[in-house]
Amino acid sequence: MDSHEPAIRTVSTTCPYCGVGCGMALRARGDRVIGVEPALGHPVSRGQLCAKGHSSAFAVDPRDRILTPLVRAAGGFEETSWDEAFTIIVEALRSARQQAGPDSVGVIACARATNEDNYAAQKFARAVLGTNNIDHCARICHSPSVAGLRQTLGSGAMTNSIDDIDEADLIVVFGCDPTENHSIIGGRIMRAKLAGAGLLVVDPRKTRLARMADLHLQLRLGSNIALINGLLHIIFDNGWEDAAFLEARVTDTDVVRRKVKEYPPDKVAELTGVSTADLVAAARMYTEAGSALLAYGMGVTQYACGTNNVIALSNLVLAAGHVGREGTGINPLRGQNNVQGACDMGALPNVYPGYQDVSDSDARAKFSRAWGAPLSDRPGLTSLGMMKGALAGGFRALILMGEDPVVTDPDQNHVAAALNAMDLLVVCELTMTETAKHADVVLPAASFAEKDGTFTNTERRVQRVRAAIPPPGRTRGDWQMLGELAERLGDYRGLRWPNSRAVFQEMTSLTPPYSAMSYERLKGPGGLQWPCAAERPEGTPVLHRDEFPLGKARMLPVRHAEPSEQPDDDYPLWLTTMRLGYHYGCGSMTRKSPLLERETPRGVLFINPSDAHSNGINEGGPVRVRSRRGCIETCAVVTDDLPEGTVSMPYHFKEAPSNQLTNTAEDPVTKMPELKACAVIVEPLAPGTQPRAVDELHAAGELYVGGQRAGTYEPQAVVAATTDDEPEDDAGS
Ligand SMILES: Nc1nc2c(c(=O)[nH]1)N[C@H]1C(S)=C(S)[C@@H](COP(=O)(O)OP(=O)(O)OC[C@H]3O[C@@H](n4cnc5c(=O)[nH]c(N)nc54)[C@H](O)[C@@H]3O)O[C@H]1N2
Ligand SMILES: Nc1nc2c(c(=O)[nH]1)N[C@H]1C(S)=C(S)[C@@H](COP(=O)(O)OP(=O)(O)OC[C@H]3O[C@@H](n4cnc5c(=O)[nH]c(N)nc54)[C@H](O)[C@@H]3O)O[C@H]1N2
Ligand code: SF4
Ligand SMILES: [Mo]
Repeated sequence: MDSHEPAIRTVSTTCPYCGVGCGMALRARGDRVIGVEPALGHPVSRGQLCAKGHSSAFAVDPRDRILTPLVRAAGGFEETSWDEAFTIIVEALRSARQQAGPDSVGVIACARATNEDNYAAQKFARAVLGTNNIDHCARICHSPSVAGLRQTLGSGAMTNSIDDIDEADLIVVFGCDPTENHSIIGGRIMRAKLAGAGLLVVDPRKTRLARMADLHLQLRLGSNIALINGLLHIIFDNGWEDAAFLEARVTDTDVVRRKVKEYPPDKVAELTGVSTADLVAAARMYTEAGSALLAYGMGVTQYACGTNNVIALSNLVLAAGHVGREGTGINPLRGQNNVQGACDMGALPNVYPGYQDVSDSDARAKFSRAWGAPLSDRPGLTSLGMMKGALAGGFRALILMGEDPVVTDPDQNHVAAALNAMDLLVVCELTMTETAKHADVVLPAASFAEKDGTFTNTERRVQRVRAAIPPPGRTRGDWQMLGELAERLGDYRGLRWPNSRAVFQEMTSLTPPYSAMSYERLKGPGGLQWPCAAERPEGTPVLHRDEFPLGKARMLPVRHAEPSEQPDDDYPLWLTTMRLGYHYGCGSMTRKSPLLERETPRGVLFINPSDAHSNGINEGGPVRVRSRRGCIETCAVVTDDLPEGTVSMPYHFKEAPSNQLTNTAEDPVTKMPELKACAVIVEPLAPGTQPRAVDELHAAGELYVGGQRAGTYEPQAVVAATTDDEPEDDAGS
């Protein structure tokens, strides 16, 4: 080694991708991250990382990062100073607020950034802008879990720890694909199965775990409630429920017993496509297991009946008495590295940190006192509400911290039109994303490798993030930029903390489940799991052992509802969207890695052999996929992972973005859009044709939207899901 080269440092931190929260160390030399090592002795990852974690150094490489503030100028962007960028933002925010009031502006926070950043983002919206217009990607992810489990159990978080996989007699994987999306958890489930645990998978696709499961219920897209009510019917009919548990710990069981009578096995087999024999086998398997760990994901939440789907699952878990013990519970696998934390921090329009309601006057008084600012009692707009508000004219200015809604929100043409309609769009980003291209001002953000803070993983585990290198160029941490903006905009110094430790201290003093945490106590590998308060300073691996936050848990009756859009003569196939193991979200970080890009180089459409045959589509052949909202071109992969009549696409690829096609029909409770089902038509392109990127389709004027050319887009009416017609009896209305 060249003796003039600076020594290699190794800095312990947490993976910046998914909610598993694997422990890693960054290897840095000088001002560059040069490699990644798995953390040994980490309670979750136990010395392992998936390919994304291992590729983190590529994701933050300063080449092709945004290194200086940018401002829109004729024909593109111009570099500018922080001073000039802040001046433009302050002027535009002031004028929007003067003309249209504080609720005409808002912030979208970032589930990839730290707790400290997210705490600052919601404090900025509330104390500085004077609005509860603060939201983030949990809206289109697990907001139905937060809303649903809050009604039935009193808490929307995972009830168990990842370690409990090793304790479970039976693992139920319901509408999630952990080997791809929570890879280290997926690997642990595979090993638990090989060591003798039972495995039940409920998914319309043959996922990798489905192929090794004892039983795979390959239900029809969007038929979760019918399936679960059917299982409950069988359970109650046979007396397989845990009567003692129901008696001691659950209320309102009778209404559900009555409701599920409407779901006899024959009818459910027809609604779901699952045989009555398999329904009975699954009901028996789940109720007979001594301990049963249920994990679920986007196949449950991303429906217009998402909240009711979660409630249905919760009913099933309660009926079997499968919650509140090691290896036994209901576990929403949270997606982003810090989406649990961004929710805990109150980056949501209806709650302060720690889920304290903005409509509760005591909570409002507490935060108003602590922050030294008057606070609004009006619940804010959701992220998609801000988009709609922009198109309607009432919403004027948005600060968007690290999300790429042009690629990741449903109905891309709708999103782009909304962003263009705003007076001011500020995007804080690492790279020039599709969304940043619409910005008026782009602020260069420091990445996880360049800042201190904490992430909260899917099992409520709060872990340290540590800077391995200084922020490159003129990049800054998110809370630091918001701090200066607060001072310039409102002469407010409440976001001028000296360091991230001070942000964390202020947050824990106001957030009861985090109250016994400190950087000192989070020092070791694995951090601490909330609730972590004076009476339980060591943290809490398993929730609801003796009592639910509601006291007794509640069962709520829910009814089956079909997805809002059905295949018809014009659009004869179902499209569902999903993820691939080697790419992440909008792809802005993973697609910088040559290894990950080699594995999955471009957008794809997965299609069943029989559908491929009847539509004249060959393996690898170019295809065009159209829905009522948009159109993309891509290549086909012919596979029996998909059932007949259903095609699927990942959403990571900006050149073939599946969100051109998806539907904004939403869950009435949480505004979750129906990302998992819409109707499309797939047409083969002439053999040898190169699929065109969506930009080329735009340029060629080929994107017809709602019968009009793109750009003159009228948002479609929101189709409110009619999940129930007996409001006195049913939940979620
Ligand atoms: N590699 C990678 N990992 C990721 C991400 C990524 O982008 N890439 N993103 C992260 C994020 S933000 C999240 S939220 C998680 C999401 O992780 P998952 O929840 O696993 O997400 P998906 O792959 O979108 O969908 C899961 C499954 O739902 C199934 N499904 C569709 N419709 C239904 C239905 O009606 N019923 C049932 N039972 N199943 C259905 C699909 O076939 C699919 O297998 O992953 C995280 N991890
Ligand atoms: N069709 C379809 N669409 C979907 C889904 C689906 O299943 N199907 N899933 C949905 C789900 S569950 C989710 S969670 C969303 C995710 O949607 P997004 O949140 O838009 O996705 P990400 O790719 O994680 O984008 C995060 C961005 O933050 C930036 N970033 C990373 N770290 C930092 C930081 O510290 N500070 C700042 N300022 N920026 C940072 C990254 O560069 C990246 O561009 O996608 C949703 N969209
Ligand atoms: S499983 Fe998730 S947290 Fe672990 S290394 Fe992979 S992306 Fe990172
Ligand atoms: Mo997510």
